[in-house]
Amino acid sequence: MAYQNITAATEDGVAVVTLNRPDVLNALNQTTMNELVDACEGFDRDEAVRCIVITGAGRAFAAGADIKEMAGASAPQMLAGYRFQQWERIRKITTPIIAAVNGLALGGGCELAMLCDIIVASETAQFGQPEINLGIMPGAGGTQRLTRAIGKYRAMEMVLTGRPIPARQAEAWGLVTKVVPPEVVLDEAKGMAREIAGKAPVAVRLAKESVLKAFDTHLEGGLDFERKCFYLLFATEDRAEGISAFLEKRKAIFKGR
Ligand code: DAK
Repeated sequence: MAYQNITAATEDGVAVVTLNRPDVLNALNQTTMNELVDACEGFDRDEAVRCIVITGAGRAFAAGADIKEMAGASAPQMLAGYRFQQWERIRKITTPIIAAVNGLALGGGCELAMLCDIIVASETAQFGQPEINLGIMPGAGGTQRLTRAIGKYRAMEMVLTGRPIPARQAEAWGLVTKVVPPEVVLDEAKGMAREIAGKAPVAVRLAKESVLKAFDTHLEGGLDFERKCFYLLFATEDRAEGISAFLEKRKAIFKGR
């Protein structure tokens, strides 16, 4: 599929998807979201792709959902969900996703970053949930994932004042994995992605699923799920290869089987 609002490329088992509407700070309109989902789902089905990086062109990662597009929407249209189903589909991607947040990550942009599994941010990036300034509130995880990441009191401040926070603050609050100079943010994310791409693919997918399980289950259920995944990995050839490689003091060659 030829894309209008994103670019997508793969190299060394890593796919890079770039939101590419810099004139409007990569505002996430329907077409952009459809294309993002299409690309991510395609990469998720592609066994050669072991990690996905999402970034933005220009000075923003994404400044949120496209306000102009939302302007004409009615409550029943919003409730019907046709505009927003794509967000759930990104949540279901099993390949690890790294957000390389090059600049502004506001509203849906911050929520998109939080949908990713790892967030690498530029020193110049800013994170915020400014929906309150539009008379609305976050609708794609900004009250839930943000609260789980940084706690009630900080999330309340961000959601109720709408004020963005700089990357270093986000790092101190546990919202981002790592902050790096702007010129290396994509390389850093790609390097991390390549590292993950070199691991045993089935173990990576089950480990991602297991960590995410911690968000929607109680401890006993989560531990139970983790144990089942752990046992399952003993049925893979990669487990035998990984352990043999360690014992033979050589680099493991994983095949995803
Ligand atoms: N939508 C559409 N256009 C946007 C935009 C956005 N979110 N953000 C910026 N732009 C456009 C501006 O209109 C301007 O376009 P022109 O006027 O040149 O045509 C261009 O990008 C450059 O922006 P500025 O001229 O405003 O640049 P400044 O540096 O002066 O200001 C800014 C940068 C980021 C502070 C400002 O642009 C701004 O406040 N933008 C709006 C940020 C915002 O409020 N974001 C939250 C939107 S609401 C859901 C899923 C998602 C959502 C909800 C539910 N479900 C699954 C249910 C998400 C909602 C949102 O994100």
